[in-house]
Amino acid sequence: MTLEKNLKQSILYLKKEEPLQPVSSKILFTGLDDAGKTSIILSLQREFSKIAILSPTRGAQRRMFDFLGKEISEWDLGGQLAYRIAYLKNPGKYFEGTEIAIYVIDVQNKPRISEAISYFKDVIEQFKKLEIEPPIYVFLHKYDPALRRSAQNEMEGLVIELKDKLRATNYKELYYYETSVYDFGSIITAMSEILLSLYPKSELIEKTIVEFAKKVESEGVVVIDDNSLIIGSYYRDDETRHLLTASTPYFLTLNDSFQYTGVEERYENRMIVQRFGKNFIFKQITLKKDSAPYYLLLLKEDPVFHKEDLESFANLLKEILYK
Ligand SMILES: Nc1nc2c(ncn2[C@@H]2O[C@H](COP(=O)(O)OP(=O)(O)OP(=O)(O)O)[C@@H](O)[C@H]2O)c(=O)[nH]1
Ligand SMILES: [Mg+2]
Repeated sequence: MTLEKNLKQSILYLKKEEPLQPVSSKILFTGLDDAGKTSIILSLQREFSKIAILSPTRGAQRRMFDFLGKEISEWDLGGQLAYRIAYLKNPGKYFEGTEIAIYVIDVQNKPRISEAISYFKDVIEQFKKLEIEPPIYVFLHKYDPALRRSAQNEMEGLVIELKDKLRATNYKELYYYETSVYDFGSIITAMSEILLSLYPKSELIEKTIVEFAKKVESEGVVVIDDNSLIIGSYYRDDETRHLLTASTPYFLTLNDSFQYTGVEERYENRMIVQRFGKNFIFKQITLKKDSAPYYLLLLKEDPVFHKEDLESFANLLKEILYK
């Protein structure tokens, strides 16, 4: 059986097996004020200029977005003390229905670490009251690249201490990510992994991408959605992973900046950047009319691949996502 047929069969199988899903999945961002929650959300939307002039979030801000056809309801709980008190008084309104919690801690603000831990305990207390146990992803945030270089030992010590304290709460599903808005790759990787955990077809997408990468002899392939989230990827090694995840937001931003030029779309568009003797090839792929596009970033020694390979890959993706 050809590979394409094989994949198609798995797609059909998955469709039959797919359980009914709730209408939307609630993702809750919480943590102290100034931890960086809103900045993380904005960086995924490539609203970099807004991050510099952010003011504290007032109460709970909700946004709906689509991830692989699934509706995500994202809650950003402003962390100032008065709001925190209000949330704890009315857990049903704010914490109910949380499918995934992201708890953001500013690792640069040492004096407030114990306050951050104490509020973490308050949050899990609310989950307990509501009899839910969503996985909690702790973002050890503001873990900036510069800090990693200048204060590595001190930071590692702090992280170990922090994890020990959080582990002592005995909360079942706790995971950690080190993130920084100055390392977009760190945020994109974390958020993509988290959201993909909600998605039953993610393995199939991954397989399709790996096969495509092999076929076009690429060292790495990333497929990104319009929210900068990686829906699947293949990396030959860690270095390739780093090169691709670190550069995706810039390709997306550059691509955004061409959207409004008014230049008629009649060319086969792709961007190619040459660096380290390799080619970064960026291409927008529209799988369905009138819905948000996806983007492909490839790392290859030579800048060519056959149009047919890309088309059959896009068709498989279409099939997985929409049929
Ligand atoms: N150094 C550094 N600063 C960051 C990072 N992320 C956010 N900041 C800054 O941290 C400050 C607070 O960011 P916000 O995103 O407003 O924090 P928040 O958690 O939403 O705060 P509340 O809305 O009050 O709960 C801003 O000045 C950001 O520019 C980061 O990764 N590194
Ligand atoms: Mg905020």
